[in-house]
Amino acid sequence: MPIAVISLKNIMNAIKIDTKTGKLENYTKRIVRKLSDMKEFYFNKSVVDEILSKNDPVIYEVYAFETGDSVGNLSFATTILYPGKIGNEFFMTKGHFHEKRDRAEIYLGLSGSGLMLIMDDRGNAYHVKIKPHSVIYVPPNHAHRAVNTGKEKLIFLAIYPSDAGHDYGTILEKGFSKLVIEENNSVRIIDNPKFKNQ
Ligand code: M6P
Ligand code: ZN
Repeated sequence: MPIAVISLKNIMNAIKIDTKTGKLENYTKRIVRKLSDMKEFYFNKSVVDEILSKNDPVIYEVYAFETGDSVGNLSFATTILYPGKIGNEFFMTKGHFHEKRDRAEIYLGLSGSGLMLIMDDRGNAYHVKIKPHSVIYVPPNHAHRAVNTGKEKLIFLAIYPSDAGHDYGTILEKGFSKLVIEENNSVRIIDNPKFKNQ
């Protein structure tokens, strides 16, 4: 029987989010992802190496309130995704399928602007804009990745079943079927020539 990592007492008061900084009060886990933590996820490896030879930028931070992995519980997290590009590819999260594939997720935009790539296990993908007050539904069996296409920090809240789990391995192996790049000062979503469909 899984044991919840927090007691009910900790969630009997509303938990505040600072929508300017994205910081979640009483978080149970904080993740800071730098370029060196996710260098295989970007398309242009030589640009990644060139940047890393000079510095190691923070791409995003996550403040999560996790309630253990018992069935029926929900966890939630804010993500602060910084603005920037690796070559012409916008800063993005690693992206993942859920380990338990049939678990869905909800995102709520809080600040900044960007988009979510949503992809099934055969590589069929679509995107949805993330902006303040918009709610995005990620269906079961779909990988999801957030991309900051704006000039400000992109901040959003995600709510997901506590037992969903993160499968990054499949994304590492196959990639996302779409890349989000800047071309002639506009945002373009193009096919990823390195995507492996098998
Ligand atoms: C959201 C949620 C988290 C996730 C985070 C960063 O806050 O989906 O579960 O960890 O985004 O995304 P990733 O795990 O793909 O790096
Ligand atoms: Zn998820």
